[in-house]
Amino acid sequence: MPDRTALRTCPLCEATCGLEVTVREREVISVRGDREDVFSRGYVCPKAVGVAALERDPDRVRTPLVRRDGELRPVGWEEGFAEVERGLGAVVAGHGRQALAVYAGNPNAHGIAGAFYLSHMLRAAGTPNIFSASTLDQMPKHISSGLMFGAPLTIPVPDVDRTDHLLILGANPLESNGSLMTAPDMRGRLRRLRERGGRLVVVDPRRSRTAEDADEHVAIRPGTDAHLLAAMASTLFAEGLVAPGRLASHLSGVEEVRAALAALTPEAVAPVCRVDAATIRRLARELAAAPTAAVYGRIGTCTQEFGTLASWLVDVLNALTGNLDREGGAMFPAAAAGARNTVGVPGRGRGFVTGRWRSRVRGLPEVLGELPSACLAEEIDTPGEGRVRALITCAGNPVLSHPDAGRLERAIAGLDFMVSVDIYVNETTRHADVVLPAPAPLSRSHYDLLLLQLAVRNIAHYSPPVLPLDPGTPDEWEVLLRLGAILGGQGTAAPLEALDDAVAAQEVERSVGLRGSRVEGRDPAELLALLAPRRGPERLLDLHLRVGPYGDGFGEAPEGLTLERLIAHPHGLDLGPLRPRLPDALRTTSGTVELAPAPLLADLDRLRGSLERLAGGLVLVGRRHLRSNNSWMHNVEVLVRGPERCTLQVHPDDARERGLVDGGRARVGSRVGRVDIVVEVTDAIMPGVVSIPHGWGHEGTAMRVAAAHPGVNVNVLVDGGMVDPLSGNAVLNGVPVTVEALPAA
Ligand SMILES: Nc1nc2c(c(=O)[nH]1)N[C@H]1C(S)=C(S)[C@@H](COP(=O)(O)OP(=O)(O)OC[C@H]3O[C@@H](n4cnc5c(=O)[nH]c(N)nc54)[C@H](O)[C@@H]3O)O[C@H]1N2
Ligand SMILES: Nc1nc2c(c(=O)[nH]1)N[C@H]1C(S)=C(S)[C@@H](COP(=O)(O)OP(=O)(O)OC[C@H]3O[C@@H](n4cnc5c(=O)[nH]c(N)nc54)[C@H](O)[C@@H]3O)O[C@H]1N2
Ligand code: SF4
Ligand SMILES: [Mo]
Repeated sequence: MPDRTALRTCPLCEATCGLEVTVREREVISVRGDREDVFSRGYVCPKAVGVAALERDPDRVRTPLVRRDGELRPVGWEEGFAEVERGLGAVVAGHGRQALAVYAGNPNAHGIAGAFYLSHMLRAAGTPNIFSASTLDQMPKHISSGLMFGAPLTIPVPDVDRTDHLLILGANPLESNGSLMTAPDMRGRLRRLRERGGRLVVVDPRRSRTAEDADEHVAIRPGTDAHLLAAMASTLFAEGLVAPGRLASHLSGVEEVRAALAALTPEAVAPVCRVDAATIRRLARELAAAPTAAVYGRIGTCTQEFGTLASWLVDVLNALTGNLDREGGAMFPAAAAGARNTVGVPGRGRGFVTGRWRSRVRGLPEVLGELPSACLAEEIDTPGEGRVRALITCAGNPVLSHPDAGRLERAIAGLDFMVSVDIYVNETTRHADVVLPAPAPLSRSHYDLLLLQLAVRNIAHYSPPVLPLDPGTPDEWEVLLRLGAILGGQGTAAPLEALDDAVAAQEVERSVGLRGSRVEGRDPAELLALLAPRRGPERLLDLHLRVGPYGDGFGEAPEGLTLERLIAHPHGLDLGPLRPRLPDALRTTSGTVELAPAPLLADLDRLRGSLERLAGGLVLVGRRHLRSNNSWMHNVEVLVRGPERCTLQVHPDDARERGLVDGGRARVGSRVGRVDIVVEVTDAIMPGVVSIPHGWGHEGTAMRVAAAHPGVNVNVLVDGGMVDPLSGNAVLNGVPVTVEALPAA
């Protein structure tokens, strides 16, 4: 057989780069960037080769594993599912559904299985104890966007290709490749921004790679972005720089915001932020003066004490300066499929609520149908009615990703029963009673249902599988469907076809029942017939493309988009630059952008209260590296080679004070734990702040390469007791720590 090339979107990070994969027989012999990809134009980062490495990795799980006599042993799929049914059934029979918990990790957002089938499985579980990586990540942005725009995924993204001024806070896209902003080749995009005379400003406690490449780096005390942004907004009001322009008629609450922020002057916040008042004022004036500008905040602004306030204030600044929803500003993508803000009645909706239930132990409110991940450990280890006794993890590694990881691992080890859907036996899944493998990326199809709702250009790309599944191996969506059937009481025998037909029928019914939908009132049977013979995620994707803004509306617009037409564009389909979408994109009850939602104004009391507590001492932040991907790409030799990455970065002044030397060792302690780690002295980090990346601390797993590069688990130090109250998001940055030198090993 001659070599063949196939095109495939990279599923590893949010950039969605197009890959060109060359295959000989069943062997992947090369992976490079697809030069004709409509979005990435040939760009890839070093992790792209990881897609091939995952395919080959001998440590990857390929058959179900079941615990027998204390050891995980390979079994057939039937036996694996039967064991799941037995184990979960026993817990539910003995203690009810509340004794179940599900944790869904990050890769669910990067694939077609998670996008279309996870929610069905979660519903079938019938438990309030749903957790996900979202409350370790972007939940504050969902809350602020839900409150302001009416839907949690209606998140403005910076129009990076056209803006004249980009203010980035708490993001490092040169390492992360962008987040809540789908944009391959951010390095190129930022370079072009500066080449066309634009200005790039980065606010970060570290001089990150992105800050290095910027016009200006503003060092900020961790956890104080909301203070800085509030003072910038109050400056705009004080200096008469508020100019919403065309937006004015779509905004409500401007005067309430003016009043609420009045006391938060640059002088008031400067000592907390450690940014001087003159700089804060200048940042506000520059933002107002730029012909177009966008403010963009990411993980550093979310995973902190004032995460929802900071996320809100980012968009308050975009709105007050007239940059929200304008070309070159912060804009709402119009995704081809699955976006709530493109279907139904435009411009108005039911609004957004949280707190429909509360966590058992700490009483934290539900957000988007889930509870804060920071609560998972206590829900397992706190005795009493309703205690969690069985856990299903799907594409997650909470032992490395959750706060208070030491406690969480002990809690997990004490569960009655645990099931993991994963590709590795890692720090978390090694505690499972049953591990169900997901196939490696190249043997599955791909569409970015979620990430394309956040793209800086409207595009769509679909990839069919590059390699066939191993015979007898279910795809991940089929595993989720089967788990849902087990949880829903239909057991292991119900035929998958029938289960899948039921899912499709439900989705079609929802679409025809939605007021203002393009297929409102149509006959579901007719639509299902038009979707045949597709099944699985492809059938659901075809449905969502066809009822979406570019779709054929099942015949209503015969030239419109269908999956078949998308497949005919293997390099992707360019649907054009972002266009203004207000008021249509809104789903608020008022039909306006609600600039002053009551819960946010109320939370400002907490912010004002924090002005008095001028914290001294060291605080800990995280960081990312281009060659790493959270916890799970460390078994790829080419990506972990080179100098130690899991180091404690510390400023020379702090190092001197504590007798720390570069390459030496230190003990870092916090309220909840301590770790011993290699020291890296660098003036890239501001005094008073230290940094350790997350995703490390590999031990006791079946991942041989990762075991040779263990690093330490930073989340042993992170205090699960600290959350942003409105979102329940964990506070992963700005954690108080102590550091002392250790004698050389
Ligand atoms: N201290 C600190 N902690 C953090 C962060 C931080 O910045 N600092 N960042 C947080 C953020 S933003 C996130 S998103 C979370 C991530 O937290 P998690 O989602 O819990 O962890 P990941 O490391 O992404 O682990 C992904 C898991 O999915 C598995 N996997 C990979 N591909 C697939 C697949 O296709 N199917 C299945 N079923 N499994 C797959 C991997 O083997 C791995 O076990 O970590 C959070 N934790
Ligand atoms: N290579 C690589 N790419 C990734 C990932 C990965 O692990 N590796 N993870 C993916 C995931 S799950 C996510 S969510 C995204 C995240 O994408 P980004 O948000 O770009 O994440 P980081 O690269 O961690 O950059 C966060 C920056 O915030 C700074 N920071 C910390 N605390 C604060 C603070 O209080 N205020 C301010 N202003 N800054 C602060 C840190 O110093 C750091 O430079 O990346 C994704 N892409
Ligand atoms: S930036 Fe790298 S990891 Fe992210 S999608 Fe592109 S090639 Fe994949
Ligand atoms: Mo994330």
